[in-house]
Order: sequence, then C-alpha cells, then structure tokens
Amino acid sequence: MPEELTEGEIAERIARIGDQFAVSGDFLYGEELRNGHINTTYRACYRSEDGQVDRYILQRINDYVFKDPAQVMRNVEKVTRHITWKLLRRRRDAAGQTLNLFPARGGRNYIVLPEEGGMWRCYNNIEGTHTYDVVENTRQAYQAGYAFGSFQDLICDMNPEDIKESIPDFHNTPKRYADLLKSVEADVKGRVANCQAELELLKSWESRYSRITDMLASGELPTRITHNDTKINNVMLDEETDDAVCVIDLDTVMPGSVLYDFGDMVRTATCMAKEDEEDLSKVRMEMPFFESLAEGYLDAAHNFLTTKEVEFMPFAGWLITTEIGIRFLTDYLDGDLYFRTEKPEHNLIRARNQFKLAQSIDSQLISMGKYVRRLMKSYSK
Ligand code: GN1
Ligand code: MG
Repeated sequence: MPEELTEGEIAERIARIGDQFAVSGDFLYGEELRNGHINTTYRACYRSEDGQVDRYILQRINDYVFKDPAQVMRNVEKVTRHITWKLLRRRRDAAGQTLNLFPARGGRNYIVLPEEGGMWRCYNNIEGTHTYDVVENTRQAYQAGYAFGSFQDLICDMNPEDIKESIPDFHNTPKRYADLLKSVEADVKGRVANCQAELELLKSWESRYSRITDMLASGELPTRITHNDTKINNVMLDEETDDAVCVIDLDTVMPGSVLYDFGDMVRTATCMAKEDEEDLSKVRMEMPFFESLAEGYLDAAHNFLTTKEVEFMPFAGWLITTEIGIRFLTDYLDGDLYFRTEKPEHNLIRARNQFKLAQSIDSQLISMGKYVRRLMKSYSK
C-alpha cells in the first residue's frame, strides 16, 4: 500500500473509505494522524444538511502486527460495548466517554478493502479533546493515571474468556529478550556491531525480566483484562481543562497484569523527552511526575489492587521501559519491520533512549516505592 501520498490523494482516499461506513453528510476534508507507530489513521470531516459538522476516525488495522484483525475487532467491540453499558449504568463522569464503532457496508463493524490495504474500521472522533505525545506537567501525569486506573476499573469485571489475546506474549518480557537474542544470532542486516554496549547492559539485567510473568504464572499476581498500551498519547484530555476524557487504542486489550499498564504510564508520563529524543541528557524520570501519576492512578484503582500489585508498581516502570527498548532494538536488528520509522537508525535511537530512561527509573526505585506506600496509607485513614 502506498504510504507516501500527497495531501490531495489522501483526502480522496479518506472520502472513498469513509463512504463505506454509516456516516452521513458531505465530505468536507480529511487528514492523517501520525502519532501511532502501528496503524494508519485518518480523521474525516462531514457536513450534514442541517449544517452540523461531524468528524470520524478511520483506521486501517496493521495485519503484520495483528495476525487476526477480525479477532481484534471482536475484542474491541466487546470492550466498547461493556464500557458503554457501564457508563450508562453509572453515569460517571470520570473518563466519561468511550470509542464507539460505526457499522460498515455489509453489516460488520469493519470492512476489508484489498485495494486500500486491508481491514478498515470507523470510530467517533472524541470532540473537544487533544492528546500529548510528551507529558508537559504533573497535572497531565495525574490525569493519565486517573484515566487508565478508571479504565481498568471499568473493564475489570468483563468475562476474561470473552477477550482473546490479540498478540500472544505481548508483555512477556523474558520472551521478548529471547527474541532479541535470536535476532542478534541471525543479524540479518549486519547491525549487531552497532549495539554492543546496549546488549551488554541488557545481559546484566537478565535475571529481572521474568519477575512479573513468574508471579502471574504462580498466581501471586492476578490476571485481569488490561489495556496493554497505556502511553500518554492514548488518553484524550479535555482541550480546555486537560481533564481526562477518554482512553483510546483498544487493540491490545487482553488478559494481563495491571502492572504492565502502570509501568507503561511511568515510561511515558514521567519523562519530558520524546521516545526518540537523541540528546540522552534530557531523558530521565522526573520524581514529581511519578508522584502525580501514582496519585492519579491510585485515586482510581486503590480499591481493587492487591498488595503485591501495589508493591511492584515502581519496578513495573523499569521493566516495561526495558521491554519496549528490547522491542525497538530487536526491530532495528530485524530491519525495521514492525515499528514505523522516519529516519535511519530510528529504532536504535528509540532503544537507546528507553535504556537511558530505564537506568534513571532504576536509580529512583527506592524513593518511588516509599511514595507509593505513603499514598496507600493515606487511603486507609
Ligand atoms: C506501539 O499503538 P502505538 O503505535 O502507539 C506498540 C506499543 C509500544 C509503542 C511504543 C501493538 O504503540 O506496544 O509500547 O508503540 N503497539 C503495538 O511507542 O505493538
Ligand atoms: Mg497501540
């Protein structure tokens, strides 16, 4: 599928795809949203006869990443419906909106368009909101924590049998590391020589990778339905107040540990540098951001978390940051097949950035733990 189209060609394409869904009115314009690494995403805008302007999100599901896109859609449908049900029952305003799917021609909630590169779906655009690719202040960190904590609370009573794994072993850190070692062995692009220091560092951390998966296997940690991609730009905040409104990107909602969700928030809501910042002196975990994030998250989630889950919250931040770094590095060695890249060595740059952040988190684990324990005490008063 051609990825580099002119603006005019993109608009035509968006109009063609939008026409397949239950959207009404005259097509006004369309634009590409480029802040994800995986799916192709467009926003389409229509004006109806009475002058009302409606916007929709059209998205192609990446079938290299999601081997069974129809299964992803079944999961997404169950999750969005469950949340809608719960919001209607509770009338709660926290994170009070959800994505909804619009039906496609033929009656499914997606449509396969071989000439447009595969499977497409259509969501409502969450109006009056915006996202941040990088956290700017502690209030945003609090809101992100609160939004994902509320989201976990909304879906925690779903029937786990209903939700299938859309990507097996998605957050299986030891498996991710084993996959990296396979790519090192194969070295298909001759790139291993460029990342010796990173590989040494990862080897020195090896004994810690299975800590969470081991506790899930032994039952020490509960398996719950979780989001699994809780980066800061997956939460929509109110344009004016920056209050959390809605959690998006539901493709990886699967059974897992809430710790990976919290960990990914630490990775993206406590560091003011982008994931691909090359000046590593800017890449560090900021303690005041962690404090606000933990406060937001626990305000929403302290009621249902177990003691073990709370205990491992800081460690999870280190673990997933390392895990994502491992995945970037693996993709770099494999020849950039998985994550969309925009410049040479992009995945290596991302990996180095993540390892720097992981080191920064590692050096602050004790203070992070103290803060979380203090917060938990404040709820029992
Ligand atoms: C990918 O959806 P997107 O592009 O924001 C990836 C996540 C990574 C993230 C790193 C399905 O997320 O696991 O944490 O990039 N999603 C998938 O930025 O692999
Ligand atoms: Mg995603």
